[in-house]
Amino acid sequence: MTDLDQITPAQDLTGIVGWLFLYTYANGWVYELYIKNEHTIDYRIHTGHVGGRWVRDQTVDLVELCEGVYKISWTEPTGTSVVVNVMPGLGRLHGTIFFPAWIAQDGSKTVIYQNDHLDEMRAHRDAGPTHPIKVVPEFAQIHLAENMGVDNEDVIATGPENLPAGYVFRRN
Ligand code: FER
Repeated sequence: MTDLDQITPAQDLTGIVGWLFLYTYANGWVYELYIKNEHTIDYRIHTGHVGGRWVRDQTVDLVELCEGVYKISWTEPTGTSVVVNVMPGLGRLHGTIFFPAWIAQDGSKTVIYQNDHLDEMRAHRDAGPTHPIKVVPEFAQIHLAENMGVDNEDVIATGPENLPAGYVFRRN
């Protein structure tokens, strides 16, 4: 009989927790993700369908699939769902975004500092329309990876519009 305790592999999240990633998707969209702790992310969206949007303290599910390969899954108050697979050692990531129809049609209402508009986002989510959901699956190249430590509130602390010119082109 299957031993249910053996199904989930041992988890070591030290290779991703505390790290900041700046990356460009194959469709040209530039995103920035800080893994604040084992269950929380902060992020900025620099360019793309909802460029200008930024969020702190989004709760996520984070797991290690196999050594050095991580998967992050969550649902936003807007109704957008996201799954991101991160391979820091390869400088590669794959993200799948599931946009509800109301955002796929016009993302501008979500281009804000979301933390100041949480109830408003939930109201838009509930007003919909939700369907058809637009699935956007893309690989990305991680061009900057930096260990910023855990629970660092200074990493994602201002909107994308306030960053120095050329910030999105940073690489290491
Ligand atoms: C990502 C893809 C999508 C990501 C965040 C999102 C920070 C969020 C999308 C949204 O809420 O509009 O790689 O990483």
